[in-house]
Amino acid sequence: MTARLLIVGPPGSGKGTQSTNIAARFGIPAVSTGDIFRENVKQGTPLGLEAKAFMDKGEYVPDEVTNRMVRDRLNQADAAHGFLLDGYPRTVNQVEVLDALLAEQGHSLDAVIELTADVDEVVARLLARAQEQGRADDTEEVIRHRMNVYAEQTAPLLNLFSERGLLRKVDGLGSIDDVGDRIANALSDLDGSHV
Ligand code: B4P
Repeated sequence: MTARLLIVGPPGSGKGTQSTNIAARFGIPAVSTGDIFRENVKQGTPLGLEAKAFMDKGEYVPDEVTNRMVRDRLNQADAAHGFLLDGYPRTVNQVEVLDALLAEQGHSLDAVIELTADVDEVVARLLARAQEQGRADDTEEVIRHRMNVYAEQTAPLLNLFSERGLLRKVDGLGSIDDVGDRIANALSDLDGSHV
C-alpha cells in the first residue's frame, strides 16, 4: 500500500509508541528523527555529537542538520512507496523542505495524524520513561521546556495541515491499544479497513 503520513503531537503523546503499528499496517517504514538522532549519539558519529547538545537541553536540532538527514533517509529505496514520519517536520522551515522534496518526487502527503494529550499526563508518562530508560532529556525541567518549544514552534503547523485538509485529530489519552484503534479508525479510508 502507498501512504505518505505524518504523526504530530507533544513530547510523550505516544507518537513513537504508535508509529510501529501504523507503519506495519501500511507496509511502510516508520522514520523517527528522534530515534535516528539517538542512534547517532550512541554510535558517537559527528551527527550524534552535533545533535546531543541540543537534545539534552530539550532544544530542536538545527533545521539544516535535520533536513539533510531526513532527505537522505527518504531517498532510500524502502521509502519509495511511502513512509510514516514521526517527529518531523517540527518547524515551518522543515515543512517547506519536506514540501519541496515531495514535489521533486511528484508526490504529496496523504494524512497528518495529530495525537492530543494534556500536559500533566505527558509529563507523568515521560517521568515514568525516565525511570525505565534514563533518557537525558526526560528530567522534569527539560520535559517542561520541550513542551514550550513544541507549543511555540510545532503546534502552529497544525493549522497549516488543517487548511490543507490533511489533519486527522486523535485523542492520545487512554490505553495504548485504545489509542491505536482510534488511529486505525481515523485512517480507515486510506486502506479501506474498519475497526
Ligand atoms: P522525539 O524522539 O521525537 O521525542 P518525543 O517528542 O519525546 O516523543 P517520543 O516519540 O519519544 O515519545 P512518545 O510520545 O511515543 O524527540 C527527541 C528530541 O530529538 C527532540 O527534543 C529534539 O531535540 C530532537 N528532534 C527530533 N526530531 C526533530 C526535528 N524534526 N527537528 C529538530 N529536532 C528534532 O512516548 C512517550 C512515553 O509515553 C513512552 O514511555 C511511552 O511508553 C508512553 N506512552 C505512550 N502512549 C501511552 C499511553 N497511551 N498510555 C501510557 N503511556 C504511554
